[in-house]
Amino acid sequence: MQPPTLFIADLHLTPERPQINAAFFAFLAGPATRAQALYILGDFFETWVGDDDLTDPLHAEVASALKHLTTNGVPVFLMHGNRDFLLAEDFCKASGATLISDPTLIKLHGEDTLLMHGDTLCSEDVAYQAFRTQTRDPNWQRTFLAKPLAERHALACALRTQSEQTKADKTAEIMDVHPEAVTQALRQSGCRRLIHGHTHRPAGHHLEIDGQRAERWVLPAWYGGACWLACDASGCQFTRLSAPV
Ligand code: LP5
Ligand code: MN
Repeated sequence: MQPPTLFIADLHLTPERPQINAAFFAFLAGPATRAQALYILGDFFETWVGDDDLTDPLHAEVASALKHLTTNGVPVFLMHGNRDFLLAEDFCKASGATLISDPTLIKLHGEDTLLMHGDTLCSEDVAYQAFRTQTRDPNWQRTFLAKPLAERHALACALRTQSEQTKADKTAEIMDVHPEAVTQALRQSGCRRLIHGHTHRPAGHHLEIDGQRAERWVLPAWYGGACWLACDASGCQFTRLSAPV
């Protein structure tokens, strides 16, 4: 049997949460070394304001730890999240990771599987979707990236505050995936397994779509400790580092 393929998301790495960073480095030095591949499905960093942010010591350390893994033969695939959609080529060079689009369809140990960050599935969150459209526009990104690094940090920080304030007025349902968006994504891709993050509501959901069984795996955030989804030919299961972090 081939080694498992591992999936993580929503680590929100920042110098302000050293325990999560330590858990990530332990994961990279342990379970990840025995993986077929590692997929990082977005919101890897708390915020990413441009690849010149590799001057941050934590960011450089993360890139170099990933480089060690990729150099030792474990491919790493990276998808943008809503916090780090500005990760780009320089980060990929420094880490050896390969950026993948959202959504991406892969053959996972023989089974077609759709990978997403998950934010696009929250279709009822109209304010967020408008914000997403604006900030994914290449012209908007060029203008933003032309600002000095310190100014971009300040804007990101202001935006985080605004985001927390607006979330306080949104219902839990609005901030979850919409079932119709899930059905549509699976129908369009023609596959029956979806793996995503973003909502921080870890679970393995069993669904029925057009008379066929389907699965939706939701990855956890790492605030409660290191946790990843390990998939092989026999299926997927959540796994944690043995020591709580
Ligand atoms: O991140 P999370 O899970 O807490 O909340 C998300 C949605 N919020 C966001 C915003 C991010 O948290 C902040 C990202 C900062 C890093 C980006 C760096 C580069 C861009 C810098 C831009 C100036 O994604 C939240 C969802 C929630 O998920 C659940 O799905 O609800 O959505 C929002 O809160 C968005 C608001 O509803 C709309 C915000 C409009 C802001 C318009 C002002 C834009 C310019 C502001 C400059 C200060
Ligand atoms: Mn997210």
